[in-house]
Amino acid sequence: MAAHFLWRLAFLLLVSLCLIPERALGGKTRHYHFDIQYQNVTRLCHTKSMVTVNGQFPGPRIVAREGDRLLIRVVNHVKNNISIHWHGIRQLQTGWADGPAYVTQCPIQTGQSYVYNYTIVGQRGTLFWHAHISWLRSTVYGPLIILPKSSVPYPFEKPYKEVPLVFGEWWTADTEAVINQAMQTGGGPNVSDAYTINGLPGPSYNCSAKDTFKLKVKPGKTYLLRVINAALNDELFFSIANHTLTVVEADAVYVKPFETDTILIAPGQTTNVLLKTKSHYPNATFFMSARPYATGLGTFDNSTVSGILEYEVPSNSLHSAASMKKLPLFKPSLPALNDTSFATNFTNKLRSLASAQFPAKVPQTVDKHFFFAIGLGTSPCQQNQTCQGPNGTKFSASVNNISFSLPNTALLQAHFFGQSSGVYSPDFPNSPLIPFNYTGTPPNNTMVSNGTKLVVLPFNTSVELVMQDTSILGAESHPLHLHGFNFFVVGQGFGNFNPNKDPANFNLVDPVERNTVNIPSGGWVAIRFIADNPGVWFMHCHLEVHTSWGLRMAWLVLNGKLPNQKLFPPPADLPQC
Ligand SMILES: *[C@@H]1O[C@H](CO)[C@@H](O)[C@H](O)[C@H]1NC(C)=O
Ligand SMILES: *[C@@H]1O[C@H](CO)[C@@H](O)[C@H](O)[C@H]1NC(C)=O
Ligand SMILES: *[C@@H]1O[C@H](CO)[C@@H](O)[C@H](O)[C@H]1NC(C)=O
Ligand SMILES: *[C@@H]1O[C@H](CO)[C@@H](O)[C@H](O)[C@H]1NC(C)=O
Ligand SMILES: *[C@@H]1O[C@H](CO)[C@@H](O)[C@H](O)[C@H]1NC(C)=O
Ligand SMILES: *[C@@H]1O[C@H](CO)[C@@H](O)[C@H](O)[C@H]1NC(C)=O
Ligand SMILES: *[C@@H]1O[C@H](CO)[C@@H](O)[C@H](O)[C@H]1NC(C)=O
Ligand SMILES: *[C@@H]1O[C@H](CO)[C@@H](O)[C@H](O)[C@H]1NC(C)=O
Ligand SMILES: *[C@@H]1O[C@H](CO)[C@@H](O)[C@H](O)[C@H]1NC(C)=O
Ligand SMILES: *[C@@H]1O[C@H](CO)[C@@H](O)[C@H](O)[C@H]1NC(C)=O
Ligand SMILES: *[C@@H]1O[C@H](CO)[C@@H](O)[C@H](O)[C@H]1NC(C)=O
Ligand SMILES: *[C@@H]1O[C@H](CO)[C@@H](O)[C@H](O)[C@H]1NC(C)=O
Ligand SMILES: [Cu+2]
Repeated sequence: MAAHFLWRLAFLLLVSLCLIPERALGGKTRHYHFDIQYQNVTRLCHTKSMVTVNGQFPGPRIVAREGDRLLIRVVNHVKNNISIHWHGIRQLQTGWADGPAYVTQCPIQTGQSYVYNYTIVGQRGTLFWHAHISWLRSTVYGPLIILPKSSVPYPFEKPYKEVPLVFGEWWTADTEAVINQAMQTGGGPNVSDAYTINGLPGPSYNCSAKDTFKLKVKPGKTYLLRVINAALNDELFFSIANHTLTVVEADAVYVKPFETDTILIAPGQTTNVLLKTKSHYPNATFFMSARPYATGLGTFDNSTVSGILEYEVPSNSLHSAASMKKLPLFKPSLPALNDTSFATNFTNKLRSLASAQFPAKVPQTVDKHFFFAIGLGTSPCQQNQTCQGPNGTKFSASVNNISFSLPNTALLQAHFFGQSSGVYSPDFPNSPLIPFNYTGTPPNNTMVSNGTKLVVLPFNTSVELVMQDTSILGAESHPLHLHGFNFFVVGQGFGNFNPNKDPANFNLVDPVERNTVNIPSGGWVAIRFIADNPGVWFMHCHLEVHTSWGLRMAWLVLNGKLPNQKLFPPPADLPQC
C-alpha cells in the first residue's frame, strides 16, 4: 500500500513537471471513448458478428493537433482480450500507452478498461490506430489524423478538402477462427474474400455494388487523400483512372513531392497524396482501385477493390440527372501483381522534404550495427499430427533464426519492475549465428529456433540496422514496422548486403523517414535511428500472418540520465495479466 502511494506521489510530481512545457505549447487535451463491442455487419451478402469500436466499421476517426494530449478510454465489452496500438505515434516516455499485447501491456480483459494517455510530440500527418492482439485488427482500426499546430501551414498547396481512404481486408469467416486454424494445422491461413475502401468492397465483388465508396468532387480543386493500408496481409497498388497523384507525405513525415499514376502502400504504411481534379466537368466517372503487390510463394487474395470518383454536376449546366446515370466509366491500369520493378522505382522516389523547417536529422555516425536475416522457415509438427506446412512441418518465421515467443506477461512491466527472469533474456543476436547465402540456394535445414530475446540499447545509441530478406521458403517482400521511433531508410538493394561496398552508396542527406519499410523481395534495406525513447519497442513484419508465425522481436532502450530521458512510471489502471 505504502509503495503504491509513493509511486502515485512520484507520478504526480513528474506529471506536474511535464505539464508546464505542454501548456506553454498550447496543446489541448482531447478525450475519446472506445467501447469494444460486437456489431453485426453485412458484406458480400453475408452478415457476421464482429468486434468493433463503438459499433462502427471502420472505427471512429481520431483528429488531433501536434502538441495535443490524447486520453482514450477503452472499455472491453467482448469475450476477446483486446489492446489498441497508436501506429506511428512516438510515445516519448509513455511506452505504457503503445499497445502491443504482452509487449507494453497485458491485454484489457472482458469487463475491464484502460485509458491510453499520451502527448503527440513533434509529429503531424496521417497515422492510424488498430487492435494489436491476434488478428482482431481485421475489424478494429481507424484513422489517426494529426493536424499541424494551428498557425503552421502544410508545405504544399492548402487542400480544398481532406479525405481519409482506408484500405482493409474482409473475410466472410471470423478472422480469429481463420488464424487459430492456421496455427493449429501449420498451414497458410485462408485468404481474404475482398479488399475494402473505407469498409466497402465495391462493385467488383458479388453482391457488393451497393457497398461502394464514392468520392464526390468538384472540378478544379485539390483534395488531400490520406491513404492508409490497414489490410492484414497484402501490400497494395492504388490508382485513380485518368488522374495523377502527387505524393507529399509518407508515414506522417513530409516528402519531396512527386507525381505518379500509382502508389504502392504496404500494411502499416500511410501515404498522403494530392488529387487535382479536372478543371472542367469531365462527363465521366472514374474507378479508384487497389490490388496487391505479392512476391511470396503462397496463395493470396488477388482481387481488386474499387471505389468511384464522381464529379458533382455543375448547377448551371445542361447535364441532367438522366445523363448522369449513363456516364462512361474509366478504369485505371494497375501494375502486374508481381511488378517488383515498379515497386523499386516507386520507393526510390520517396525522399525526405529535408527543408529548414522540416530537416532530415539523419544520424551521420553509428554506435551499433545490426544485421538481421528475415524470412520464413519451418518448425516441427507435434507428434502424431500431420501438419500442412512445407513437407509436413509448420510454417514459421524468424529474425536471425529466432521465432519470437510472446510471454504470458508484458515485457515492459517485467523490465520496469526488475522481473525479467523467466520472461525474457537480453541476448538477441546482432547478426545470424550461422551465416549463409541468404538469397541463394536455401539451406537443407529450414527449421527455426524460438525464444523471447531482446536487444538492449543504452539511451541515445545511434543504430544502423540492415534487414536482409532470406529465400529459405522463397524470397518475399516484408513490411517491417518499428514501434516508438521513426527511422531513416538510408539504403536498399537486391541480393545479399555487402558490408564492404553497399554503405558507400547510403543516402545520408534526404532519405525517407518512416515507421514501416519494405525489405525488398530477395534484397535488403538499411535503416538508421537514434534510440532516444526509453522503453520496450516491438518490431515486426506488418503482414499479420508473418507476425503470427514469429517474425517479431523487441528492443529494450534504457533510461537516460535526465528526467525527460526516463520512462514514466506505469499508470494506475495498467491492465494486469
Ligand atoms: C495522463 O497523464 C498525465 C501526465 O502524464 C496526467 O497528468 C493525467 O492525470 C493522466 N490522465 C489520466 C486520465 O490518467
Ligand atoms: C446480431 O445478430 C444476432 C442474430 O440475429 C442477434 O442475436 C444479435 O443480438 C445481434 N447483435 C447485435 C450487436 O446487434
Ligand atoms: C481516360 O483515359 C483513357 C485511357 O488513357 C482515355 O482513352 C480517355 O479518353 C480518358 N477519359 C477521360 C474522361 O479523360
Ligand atoms: C486469381 O487467382 C485465381 C485462383 O488462383 C486465379 O484463377 C485467377 O486467374 C487469378 N486472377 C488474377 C487476376 O490473377
Ligand atoms: C455526357 O455523356 C453522355 C454519355 O456519354 C452523353 O449522352 C451526353 O450527351 C454528354 N453530355 C455532355 C454535355 O457532353
Ligand atoms: C510475374 O507473373 C507473370 C505471370 O502472371 C510471369 O509471367 C512473370 O514471370 C512473373 N514475373 C516475375 C518477376 O516473377
Ligand atoms: C523503372 O525505372 C527504370 C529506370 O528508370 C525503367 O527502365 C523501368 O521501365 C521502370 N519500371 C517501371 C515498372 O516503371
Ligand atoms: C502416437 O502414436 C503412437 C502409435 O500410433 C502411440 O503409441 C502414441 O501414444 C501416440 N502419442 C501421442 C502423444 O499421441
Ligand atoms: C521438402 O522435401 C523435398 C524433397 O525432400 C525437398 O526438395 C524440399 O527442399 C523440402 N522443402 C522444404 C521447405 O523443406
Ligand atoms: C548466393 O547465391 C546466388 C544465387 O544462387 C549466387 O548468385 C551468389 O553468387 C551466391 N553468393 C555467394 C557469396 O555464394
Ligand atoms: C544438403 O542436401 C544435399 C542433398 O541431400 C547434400 O548433397 C548436401 O551436402 C547437403 N548440404 C548440407 C550443408 O548439409
Ligand atoms: C521451441 O523450441 C523448443 C526447443 O528449443 C521446442 O521444444 C518447442 O517445440 C519450440 N516451440 C515452438 C512453438 O516451436
Ligand atoms: Cu513478412
